[in-house]
Amino acid sequence: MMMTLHVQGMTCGHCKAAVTNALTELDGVKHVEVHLEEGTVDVDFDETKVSVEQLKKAIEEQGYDVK
Ligand code: 9UX
Repeated sequence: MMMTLHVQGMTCGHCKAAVTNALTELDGVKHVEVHLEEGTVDVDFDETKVSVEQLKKAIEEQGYDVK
């Protein structure tokens, strides 16, 4: 399924890479698209393999707040 998460604090390309990599590493995550201008992260994932809570946790571990 596709989901858009609102993430606070991502401002540069390194933020984008950190969030993208952290999510892509999770089993079940198929595609990640970070939009810095909007402060959003689109995630395409298999909900039978990974939960939204796990996605949020992975982003928070990189130092960003998820709304
Ligand atoms: Mo760029 Mo993001 O210097 O926390 S890595 S702003």
